[in-house]
Amino acid sequence: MKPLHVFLFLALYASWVICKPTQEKKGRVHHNKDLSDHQHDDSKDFQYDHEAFLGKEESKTFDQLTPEESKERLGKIVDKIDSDNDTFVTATELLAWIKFVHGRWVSEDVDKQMLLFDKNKDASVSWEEYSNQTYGHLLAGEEEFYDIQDKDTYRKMMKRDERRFKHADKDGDMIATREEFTAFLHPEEFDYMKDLVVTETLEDIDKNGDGIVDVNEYISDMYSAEGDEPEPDWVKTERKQFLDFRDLNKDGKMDRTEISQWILPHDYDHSDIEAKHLIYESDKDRDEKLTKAEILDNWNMFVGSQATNYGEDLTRRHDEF
Ligand SMILES: *[C@@H]1O[C@H](CO)[C@@H](O)[C@H](O)[C@H]1NC(C)=O
Ligand SMILES: *[C@@H]1O[C@H](CO)[C@@H](O)[C@H](O)[C@H]1NC(C)=O
Ligand SMILES: [Ca+2]
Ligand SMILES: [Ca+2]
Repeated sequence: MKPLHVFLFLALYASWVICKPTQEKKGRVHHNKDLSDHQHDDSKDFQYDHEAFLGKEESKTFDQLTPEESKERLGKIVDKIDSDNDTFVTATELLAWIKFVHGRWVSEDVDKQMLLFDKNKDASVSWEEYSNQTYGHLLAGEEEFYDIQDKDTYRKMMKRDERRFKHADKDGDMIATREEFTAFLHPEEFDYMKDLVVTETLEDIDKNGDGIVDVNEYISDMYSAEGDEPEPDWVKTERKQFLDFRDLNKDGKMDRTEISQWILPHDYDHSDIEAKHLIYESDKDRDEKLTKAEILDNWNMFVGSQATNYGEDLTRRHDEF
């Protein structure tokens, strides 16, 4: 980033920390309705598994525990997951748990946002309440802070938020019930929001506005070359990914259907994959279900603690020498 941009970004950021537009807060594009923001690479760390298994907030709590405390709490969680009390945790039970944890996280997030935006405490959020607090500066016509471009950007974001709000607001009274506000904040969780999520993604990536995403648009969404540097290997891999996995009908472009399959795949459920993964990695006797002992034996993967992470760091450094 050039210095001017850095400055503008910091200035903008500082003024919007409390109520940021949804696009900024969530990352622009909803790449998958995923269980964690961390990469799922167990050879590096188990952050993804921890967040999937415990939730984003809980996993931070576990990071503070000693290994002993961590295991003890994990034992109690295992009793809860084993809903038919047969002492085995099956993939079905684990899947139900992961879905419960994810739902709890969404619900807690909505609670927080409601507290922030529902000024008149009527258990719903009107567009006026939301836009006043998120785009107040813009609506009040405060000029001094923005240059034209920033103002334009925020105006666009507001338009987009308004469109999303209207879409989430099923009865069209511009007042979002808790359920409708949830659809506004977490559209990837709702079937009736899916088309709009695809539209927003397309608008973000389709720079030339022809309604489809070509491989260069796809790449420039994640990477921009600096000077003459050769394209890094991961970018080359992404190009291949685009041709092999994104462009399903092999016409060299990604259309709405392909974008939808990319960001909200209907035949790929993160929770299901994660449940099977946790079982596979811990199931010593290969009976496709886990005992408490099997889970505690592999407790590192399910939960964590700072002590462990420290240990892992040591191992990794050791490996490098
Ligand atoms: C399993 O045990 C828990 C706690 O003791 C109890 O609340 C629950 O009803 C039991 N479930 C079944 C299916 O027996
Ligand atoms: C929004 O802001 C306007 C202007 O400041 C104010 O008159 C109005 O009451 C506010 N509405 C809500 C719902 O906060
Ligand atoms: Ca069971
Ligand atoms: Ca295009």
